[in-house]
Amino acid sequence: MTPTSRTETPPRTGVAEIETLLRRPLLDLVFEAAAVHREHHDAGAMQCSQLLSIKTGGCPEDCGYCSQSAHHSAPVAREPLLDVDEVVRSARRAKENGADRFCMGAAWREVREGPEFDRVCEMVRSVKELGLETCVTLGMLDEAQAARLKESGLDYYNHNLDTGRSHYDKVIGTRTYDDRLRTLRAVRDAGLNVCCGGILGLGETETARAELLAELANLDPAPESVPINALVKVEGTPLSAEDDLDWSELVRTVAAARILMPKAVLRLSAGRTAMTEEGQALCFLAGANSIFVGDELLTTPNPTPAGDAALLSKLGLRTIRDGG
Ligand code: SAM
Ligand code: DTB
Ligand code: SF4
Repeated sequence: MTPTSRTETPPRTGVAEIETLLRRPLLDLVFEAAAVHREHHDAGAMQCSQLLSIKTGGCPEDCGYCSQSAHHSAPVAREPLLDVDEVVRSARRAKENGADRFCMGAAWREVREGPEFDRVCEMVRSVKELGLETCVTLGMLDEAQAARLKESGLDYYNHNLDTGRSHYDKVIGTRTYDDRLRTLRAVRDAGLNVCCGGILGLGETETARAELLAELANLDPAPESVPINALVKVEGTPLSAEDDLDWSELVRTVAAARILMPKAVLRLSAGRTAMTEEGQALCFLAGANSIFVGDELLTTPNPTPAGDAALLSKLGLRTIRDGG
């Protein structure tokens, strides 16, 4: 190979190509994804994050799936930004519960400079001091704000693209796809790890799902962490009457994501309470290697710690904290 034939930019994967991938016979797709997974990761290890809603409800955005939007009537009580002490107590419990990363979520449209942002930086610093990895999701931000979070000890910033571009405005009207991409660029430029994924079951077509995977895989560099959420239907939200997502659709998407982003940690995120153990096991085989642990996500339930411990034990999976 001549030096000039080398390229630094990875080849872009097209939407049509990804649709073909998603349509492959399910077991062939899982088999290939499992091989890719085992080439790049320890397939016996599970990364475990615990979530805490540090500011709940009353969000000015209108995301059609979300219990915390002020535009909807979900039964979620508004809570102001928590105190640092309360967050630290919760992070300590998460660590005792086996989590290796603590993720703090705020129902904000965007970060604004001021005492509340100062407090979030303090939360990050204090959680990091406990020896946990740190992640926050605070809505849109700019590079200076991302840099301040980095200085405070932040490891990951979560900001999801949620769905494909063609489906986006059917789900969210108060911000654009390009707003999301701008924040992701600021996060990347500040040297933070990017946690970015989406939600399945929003009434999206298979093409929109392929578009989402193409956007994620073509981010340069690809995200380090990719959450695949299944919609948690919350009464009072516009998407609460969507059809149930078939388990096989979730498995296909996880498998395709693993093939397209071999090095990323793939997170089987919201929606596990509606899944069987067998369905989850197939997702793990297809390359999902991260879960949320703890009784609650942000405002909705998660499988119990005892149930998760039993599942991991049945499958012979170790958590990172157990030396995975
Ligand atoms: N407000 C910030 C934002 O939207 O970026 C951070 C918090 S928001 C709750 C974080 C992510 O949670 C959303 O981007 C979405 O992907 C996911 N999410 C929210 N509600 C969900 C639901 N009902 N089911 C599945 N995922 C959900
Ligand atoms: C992500 O992708 N999933 C998490 C986290 N990032 C912040 C949020 C899931 C929320 C599920 C609905 C709820 O509990 O309100
Ligand atoms: Fe607000 Fe985030 Fe919920 Fe959208 S997903 S309504 S931005 S909390």
